[in-house]
Amino acid sequence: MSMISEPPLSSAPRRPSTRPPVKKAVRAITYGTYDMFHVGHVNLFRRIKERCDYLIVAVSSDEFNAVKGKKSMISFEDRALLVRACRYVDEVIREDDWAQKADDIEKHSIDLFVMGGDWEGRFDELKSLCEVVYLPRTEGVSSTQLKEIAARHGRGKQP
Ligand code: C2G
Repeated sequence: MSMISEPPLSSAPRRPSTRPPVKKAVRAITYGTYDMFHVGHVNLFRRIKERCDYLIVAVSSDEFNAVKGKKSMISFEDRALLVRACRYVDEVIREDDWAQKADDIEKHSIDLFVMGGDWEGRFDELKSLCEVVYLPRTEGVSSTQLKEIAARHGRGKQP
């Protein structure tokens, strides 16, 4: 078997690489019920995607919503489908309890945790794990408001 000879180590100074430094992909995560999926949710995802390369959205299960004292009109499966169909969203995971966030951040190598302004300061403890940002809500639209309109509409009254 012929021995492969190593080329001699060159003493010439190495030319600095011309390749642009590889930018690490920024991974973000956010949490919510996303019932009656609306423009407020889409605006939030769009603004998060302006700050990251990969967006994971944790959608609250129907069981967890009961813990939150919420009853959503749309099932978990359909809410997860709607969120995943949004072009700003890369991945959907399930939210089953309040305490899973720190594990999710580790497990999914998250750099950026984002929530709407109505949660301002509520998840600051996560700042030891990643960047935490609260973005202003979209005014004038909410799942609760849409449910009320739907209910009124259902009762045949004009919206
Ligand atoms: N949101 C918004 N603008 C609106 C309505 C909602 O930016 N007009 C944002 C909220 O601030 C939140 C997200 O959309 O960050 C999802 O809102 P909800 O579906 O109401 O979520 P919530 O039930 O508050 O669940 O562990 C956290 C919980 O899962 C949050």
